[in-house]
Amino acid sequence: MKLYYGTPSPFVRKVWMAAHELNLTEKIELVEAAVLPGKENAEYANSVNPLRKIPALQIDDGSIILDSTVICDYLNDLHDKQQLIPASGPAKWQIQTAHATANGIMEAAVLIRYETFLRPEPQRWPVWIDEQWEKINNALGWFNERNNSDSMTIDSIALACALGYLDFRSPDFAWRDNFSKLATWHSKASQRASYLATIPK
Ligand SMILES: N[C@@H](CCC(=O)N[C@@H](CS)C(=O)NCC(=O)O)C(=O)O
Repeated sequence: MKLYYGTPSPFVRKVWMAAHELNLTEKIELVEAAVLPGKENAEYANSVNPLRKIPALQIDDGSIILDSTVICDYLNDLHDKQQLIPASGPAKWQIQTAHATANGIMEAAVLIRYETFLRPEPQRWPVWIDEQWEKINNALGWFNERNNSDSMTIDSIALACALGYLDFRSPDFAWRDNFSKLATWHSKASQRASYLATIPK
């Protein structure tokens, strides 16, 4: 399998961390893909992902799997015990809902990055940026009240990567001050070998 990646992406990190937890990294070749708003990459868009986003996974029959949520589902299914996502039952839907919420934090944080780093200053929209921060804060509050599992199911992996991305891109955003239960959870989760092996550079 080939994983199209870029190291700073929290979505890529989630997939790669999942691959570590499932002991699948040796079956996956990493292929760097240059994707950035405003930068053309027609070859990637035509042959891999029409949305021109990473991650994308090419499986052994040549077909492409998108997006990070579906890739994690696919990798989980390769594993006999389906350890990241339960096969059925209420726990599956709770885990996938928390997974989607953590994805939302990543999405808002990535959009803030594009808006502040890539977009020329006169064209920026501060109200919209504040709204993304509000979404992030609301979701962090939601997780802070939740009983987050120490075992690395996909919701925990996604949450760890979302928090790691906030630390990486927005080191001045002191989320630990307001969400102390989450801070305690993250300090433990960030000791996992899969977390340490996937720290963005
Ligand atoms: N829903 C997608 C989101 C992936 C995503 O937004 N990736 C970013 C990098 S972190 C990207 O490829 N951005 C390029 C672009 O938006 O043009 C997923 O879960 O895989």
